[in-house]
Amino acid sequence: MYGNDFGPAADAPRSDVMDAPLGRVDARDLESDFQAIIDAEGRIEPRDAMPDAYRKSLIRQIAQHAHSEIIGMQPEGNWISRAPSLRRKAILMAKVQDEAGHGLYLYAAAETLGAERADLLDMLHNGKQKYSSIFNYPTLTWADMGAIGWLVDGAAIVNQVPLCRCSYGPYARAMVRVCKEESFHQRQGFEILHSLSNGTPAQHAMAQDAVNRWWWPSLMMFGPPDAESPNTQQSMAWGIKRFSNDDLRQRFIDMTVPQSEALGLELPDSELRWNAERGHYDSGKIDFTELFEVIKGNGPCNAHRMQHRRRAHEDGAWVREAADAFAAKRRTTTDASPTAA
Ligand code: BYC
Repeated sequence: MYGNDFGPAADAPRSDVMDAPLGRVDARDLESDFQAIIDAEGRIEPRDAMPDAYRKSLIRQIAQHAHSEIIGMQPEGNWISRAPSLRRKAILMAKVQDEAGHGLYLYAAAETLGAERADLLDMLHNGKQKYSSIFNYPTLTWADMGAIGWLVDGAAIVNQVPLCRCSYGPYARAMVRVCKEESFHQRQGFEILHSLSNGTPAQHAMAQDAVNRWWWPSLMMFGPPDAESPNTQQSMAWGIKRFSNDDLRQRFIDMTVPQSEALGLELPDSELRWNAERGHYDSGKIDFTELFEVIKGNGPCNAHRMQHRRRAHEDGAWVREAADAFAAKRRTTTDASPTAA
């Protein structure tokens, strides 16, 4: 396991310090070691001492993030069999598979904090942990695959690139790969919309309709406004979040408006205009009551998504049992092997 080495105390060999139960390392002020790493913009690693609240907050965020990745497979999985060509089908399958991989990296990162993956999934299934609001909207047409890639993955990139510099090492490292893949996803979404926008009038209208439906929910992905975000301040002080919800939302708007012009599609906000004084786009008011309703479970697809997820989990029980049996058998074989250490 990774850990930061502070050098041995004058009276203790290094191995004693690192291997001792926490209560016995009285020569060290573990809290101040933690703070020193945060202040120096270093990385906290699984073996390092950390405040319980830091550990809990990370498990909360990483688990929610992992749940979002696997629930996020559903709206797009819905279109694999209906993608308009073999090429589109292959690309979409690869993308949905990537989301499963992202879930895997993230559950593994949460496990380094002492969480059990099975417990996290139980908390998702019994509603004790959340997943992103965005996946509670339906995917009505093929153009939704474009809008999700362009807007949802675009928002995800803006939110997640700063997480590559998160103070917790395993989360930050997982995010590097996730962001590279999200970047591919965003481009495939842009390309779908570009083809539709430049196609027949009916295709253009379908692309515009998808953008109209996904724009506001994509802005809500960044979370409540800063004044109503209970976790942001502490999360930023710990170097988990690097920017506030509103700052990232603004960054996304600034990045997306010129892209919409390149696509020849309109964003459904009549108040969007460049503000030279601020150096940002001004935009219309977001209806955050919708976000809070969706988070509470009252979005258009919440019940369906959870029902599908629980069923998939139950149907997959035999795979988990087989994997456990295989691992147990392998352990026995390795233990019995004369070359085993
Ligand atoms: N949906 O104090 P706040 C993806 C919750 S994956 C639902 O601002 P925080 C993709 C929040 O959890 C997208 N809940 O919280 C995947 C908190 O509740 P708790 C997911 C939300 O943590 C597949 C409460 O509201 N991305 O893009 O400081 C295919 C107060 O909020 C939402 C991540 O998870 C929401 N939109 O900031 C394609 C990224 N917003 O926990 C794409 C990592 C807020 O106190 N996570 N809540 O009960 C983060 O960056 C942060 O956790 C958030 C929220 C910005 C989301």
